[in-house]
Amino acid sequence: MNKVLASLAVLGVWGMTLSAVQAETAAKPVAANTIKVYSPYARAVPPGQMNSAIFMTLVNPSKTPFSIKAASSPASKVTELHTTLNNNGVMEMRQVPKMDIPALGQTVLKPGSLHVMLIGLKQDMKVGEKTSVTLTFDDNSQMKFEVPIQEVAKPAGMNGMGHSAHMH
Ligand SMILES: [Cu+2]
Repeated sequence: MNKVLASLAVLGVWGMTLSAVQAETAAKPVAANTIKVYSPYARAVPPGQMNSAIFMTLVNPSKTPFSIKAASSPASKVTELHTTLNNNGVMEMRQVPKMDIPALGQTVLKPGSLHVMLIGLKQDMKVGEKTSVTLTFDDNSQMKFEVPIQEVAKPAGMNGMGHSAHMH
């Protein structure tokens, strides 16, 4: 029975946390002024390749959850939000409608996982050069920043990947 009481206590605390978050929505911060971007980089690809990808770490220091709903880049004709899934051992990329950046949390875009997909390259993706990306958040605020182009190893496989390992 103590377990049940303990569970109820946890739920009670959680409920209070939610109320506190809701109370703050009146003064909701602007995503583009709040989210921090660390170590953005784009994958260098040989000339003639059609596609590449951009990776980064997004940190949300606020108590407001945010998400990215779109990305654009002068590097490509089409820019999409993608994730990579393991479908019976085969790595498959899928477009996602948004990427969540949890309150007081972070979201890592990296090879074999979430990425900004550059489809139909319009510029050479050479090591040492730069491109840029504009992220649009769920509150419609936008953030544009430079992205250095780097050599990025392809993920060796899906071994040990698993998004669940990164859940908070
Ligand atoms: Cu992709």
